Amino acid sequence: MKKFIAIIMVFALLFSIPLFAFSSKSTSTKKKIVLGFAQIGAESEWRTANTKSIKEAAAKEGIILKFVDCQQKQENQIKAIRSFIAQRVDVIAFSPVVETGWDTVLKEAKDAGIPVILVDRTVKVSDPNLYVCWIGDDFVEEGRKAARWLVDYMTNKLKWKGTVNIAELVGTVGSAPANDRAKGFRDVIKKYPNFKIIVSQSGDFTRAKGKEVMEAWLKTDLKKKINVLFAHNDDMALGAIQAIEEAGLRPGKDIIIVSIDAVKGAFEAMIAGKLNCTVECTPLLGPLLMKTVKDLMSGKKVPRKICPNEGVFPAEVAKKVLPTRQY
Ligand code: GYE
Repeated sequence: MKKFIAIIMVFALLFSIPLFAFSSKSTSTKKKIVLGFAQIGAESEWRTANTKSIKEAAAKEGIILKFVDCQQKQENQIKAIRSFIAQRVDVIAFSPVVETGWDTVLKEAKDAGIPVILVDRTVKVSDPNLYVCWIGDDFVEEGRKAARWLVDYMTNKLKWKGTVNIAELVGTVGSAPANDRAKGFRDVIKKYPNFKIIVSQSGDFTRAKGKEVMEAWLKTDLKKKINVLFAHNDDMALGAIQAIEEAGLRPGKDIIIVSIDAVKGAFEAMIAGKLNCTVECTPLLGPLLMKTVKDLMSGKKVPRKICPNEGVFPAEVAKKVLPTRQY
């Protein structure tokens, strides 16, 4: 009997080793999630930080990221999404350069059974079920915050009397942040009749374009009129600052400047006294995106809208806050 038990034990051992080896192998080769991401481009400091956040978070979470830089062109984003569908990725995420024109390609993704997450910017589509959710910042509120800071600064700090003539550098035409920031800003200043937008033009969210547009304005009689610049992002404000200096004016003094994003470059300009305020818009959306992707893949219900909290940083706090900034 003892001998019989011993033989059984030997057999059990012999079989259990390969069994164990197999089971541990099966967990290590567990299929990784594949995420396709169609990024807008590399138009600003904000975008660079956003791309870095997405790449780092994917690596950290063990998600295979297929990343395409679409050079600020909608047609390139549509092409990238179609190639993700052809490759049968698990999830598609993208930051839509403009709001409209996505119905067809999103329908193709839906028909292929691939969920789509919007990151950063939003879309206007006929059927809201063409995407699962949107992870991004509240652009309307950012515009309101910029305007509230401005009204307070001009009225209470500078004790400004008379009209405040505002020049507006608009982001990419047709993009959600350009549309929404313009709206939020106007929502607030319309209550103060002495605040007037006297000129408004797109600088496409880039430093070079921001400079070019401001240069052109300052060659006209606007040079004597503009009291304030509201730029839809920091990069355009930083470009405009160069143009203002080259035209012999003092940015931050002769022209009061408020912009949006709160990138490090804006803090440096505030410390140098050339920018007066920046409103935060966080690009660090990578961890939220990866969490949402994982939740989706494990069948959890994800919230339709995910918005991080954001601050306002006037020049007075720039020196203290800069060392704590992550982008
Ligand atoms: O403000 C700007 C970038 O979509 C919120 O895009 C983003 C904007 C950001 O180019 O700097």
